[in-house]
Amino acid sequence: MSIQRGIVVIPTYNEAANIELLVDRVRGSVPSLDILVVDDNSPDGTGDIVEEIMAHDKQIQVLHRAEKSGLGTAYLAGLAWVLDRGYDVIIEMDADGSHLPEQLPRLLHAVTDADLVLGSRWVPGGRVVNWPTRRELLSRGANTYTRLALGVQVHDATGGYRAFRRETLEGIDLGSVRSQGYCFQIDLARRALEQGFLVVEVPITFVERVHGESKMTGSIVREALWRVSQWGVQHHVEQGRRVAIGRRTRVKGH
Ligand SMILES: Nc1nc2c(ncn2[C@@H]2O[C@H](COP(=O)(O)OP(=O)(O)O)[C@@H](O)[C@H]2O)c(=O)[nH]1
Ligand SMILES: [Mg+2]
Repeated sequence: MSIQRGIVVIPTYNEAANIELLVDRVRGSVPSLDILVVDDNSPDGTGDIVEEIMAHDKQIQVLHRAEKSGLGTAYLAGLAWVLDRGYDVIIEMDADGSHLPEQLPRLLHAVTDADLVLGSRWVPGGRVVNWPTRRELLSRGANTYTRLALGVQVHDATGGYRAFRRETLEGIDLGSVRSQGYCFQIDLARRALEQGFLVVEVPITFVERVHGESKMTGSIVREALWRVSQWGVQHHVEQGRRVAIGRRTRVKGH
């Protein structure tokens, strides 16, 4: 499958020191890609900077939201916007330079034969640079817990550097997504797997931000833990039901 129209969706909150360089690097790496920034009325003026860039680059757009309302809901708003406008490949990327625009061709290449491509830090060839040990432990722990609780085989379900085919986003019922924070990423990966979409991981190099601050908080971690646990219980109940039905069918067949 070839790519006709691709767009990078970038959520921002207080990324004034990063956004201009990042947009330049994306445009330099794959000039055909459009960019949508979803800004939550950043007090540092990130949204205004994007408006200035838009004045001389028609491939950049911005969606302004009234206030900081979480990564998950920012993406839901951004994805609805891009699906409405007919894009056929949609890429998620952080604004802080942690996801290298120079690796976009790798994701785009992989998504020609997959429904969802996850940029992965935790497969051979994947790397993290300058990440504090506690963040690495949190990410590895969250991914191990996700694999065990949900029975999924992916190694980096929490990452935010991904490429979706339009059909994948249309097939996972975005309207029923309730994840507000970073567990949004796990939510979308598990939905894609549940629907039988082909999910492929490609190694990426994740570089810790140099400017600005992380928006990760304790409540974001708690939401993720709570939701993954709930999805895990659902998953095991459904699996149990399937086994029970299988048994009944076998008994009947005797
Ligand atoms: N629009 C929006 N963007 C957010 C929000 N929280 C985080 N982001 C953006 O999501 C991306 C990842 O956030 P970051 O703080 O770098 O997370 P970390 O890499 O896990 O420490 C960055 O581009 C942030 O600006 C939010 O509530 N709203
Ligand atoms: Mg970051």
